[in-house]
Amino acid sequence: MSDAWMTNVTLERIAERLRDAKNVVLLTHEKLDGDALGGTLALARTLKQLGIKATPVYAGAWTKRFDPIVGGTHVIQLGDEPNLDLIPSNPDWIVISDTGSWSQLSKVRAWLEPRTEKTMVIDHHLHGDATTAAVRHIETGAAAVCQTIAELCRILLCVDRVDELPKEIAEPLYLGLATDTGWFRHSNVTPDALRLASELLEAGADHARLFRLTEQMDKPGRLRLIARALTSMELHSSDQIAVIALTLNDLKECDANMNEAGGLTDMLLTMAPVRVGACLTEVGESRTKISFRSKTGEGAVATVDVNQVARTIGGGGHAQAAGARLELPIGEAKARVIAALQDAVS
Ligand SMILES: [Mn+2]
Repeated sequence: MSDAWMTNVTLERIAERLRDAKNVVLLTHEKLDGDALGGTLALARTLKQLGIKATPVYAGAWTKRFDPIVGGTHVIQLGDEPNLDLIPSNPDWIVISDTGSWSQLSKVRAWLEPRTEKTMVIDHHLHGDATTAAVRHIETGAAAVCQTIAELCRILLCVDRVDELPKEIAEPLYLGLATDTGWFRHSNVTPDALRLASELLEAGADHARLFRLTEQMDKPGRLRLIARALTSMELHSSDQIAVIALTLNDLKECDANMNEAGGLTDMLLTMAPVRVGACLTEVGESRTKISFRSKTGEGAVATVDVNQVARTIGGGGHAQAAGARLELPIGEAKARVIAALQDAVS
């Protein structure tokens, strides 16, 4: 088994293997997002149409706003302290989508590790751990893993075009594509991504419903938290770097939870001089989560590669969206992050 993070199998071959399976377990990263949910749901529903039992298994806190998107599809929600006995013990194949990093699979690692020989990863991230899966299909040019999974669903169901997929499969795929592109605003929007979006809409995906269910369901605590985050804002390196930080106390006082502390970093990029933004969230006494976003450069101003920045502190992701965790109190973590970002913009 090669230890390089690269594709070693075609989607056609993945489809053949899945067609021969009776039981498949579908995993994805902890801290569920639209792409992770959409990809696993679309694949589960596709395999079900072929008479294959496919069970999405989600570890970590469940996001209630996703309930209407899951609908009647059978999924296993393991929660924050997972009982691994709930996972079907002897699947023919395990498919991990939207990650291949042990750090994002930590809660199921003990279950997965003895089974990596019958595990496939389908992903679009630049980095991952090849040891998570013997079979890997990685398209770093895909805007969302749902872009690759849409093609896999098309192959599995033997249809010529994605717009012939059933609505119940097209809709979660559209969710993944829309959310991973920031509703078609980020730099990963390509002609292929927009063509796919158009085909998924033709297939019946309901854009307005998905937008409402994912983007217009915040509680007031979330907006109070945004106000608190903005109050904490620091600018560095002639306003090229913006950093915000949220403590556990902020969450408590705003009556918000950890899930509601996500997705704040993009906001920092709305300031003209800012090239890169970071949001730090206190997870524990000496544990801090960091999310990075950077703006597309132009002319002499290069894009800050936040994947590289995150990797200097043990994290990773994409060039313009990455994350890390530091085993440090939030104050010390902030100093490290600012130093790393100052290096990157200088
Ligand atoms: Mn993704």
